[in-house]
Amino acid sequence: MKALLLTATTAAALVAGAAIAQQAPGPAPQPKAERQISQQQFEARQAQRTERMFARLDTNKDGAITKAELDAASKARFEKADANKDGVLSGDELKRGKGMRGHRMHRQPA
Ligand SMILES: [Ca+2]
Ligand SMILES: [Ca+2]
Repeated sequence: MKALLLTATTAAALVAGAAIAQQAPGPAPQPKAERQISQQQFEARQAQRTERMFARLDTNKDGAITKAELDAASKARFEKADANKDGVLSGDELKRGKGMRGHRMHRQPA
């Protein structure tokens, strides 16, 4: 199989587009005033998120993401979102995935 080299940003965009649910919900949402962040904080979080995503996708840690690594990650996400394991994502399964993804945006950085 032909290797496909991707930049971290490209890989993050591809996976984010195909992302469904992947993690348990975080803590309860905070009051609005506590959720405000500066542009610098936002950009730092985005950079950290991209680095984590790249590290997770680059399973053999060679510094590049192949099509096979990307396909494996997409397959795992699909299978996790497919709660009833019928090979199809229903509207409810997609909604659960979106809800969980939205919840992640409000978590505090580690
Ligand atoms: Ca790799
Ligand atoms: Ca299903």
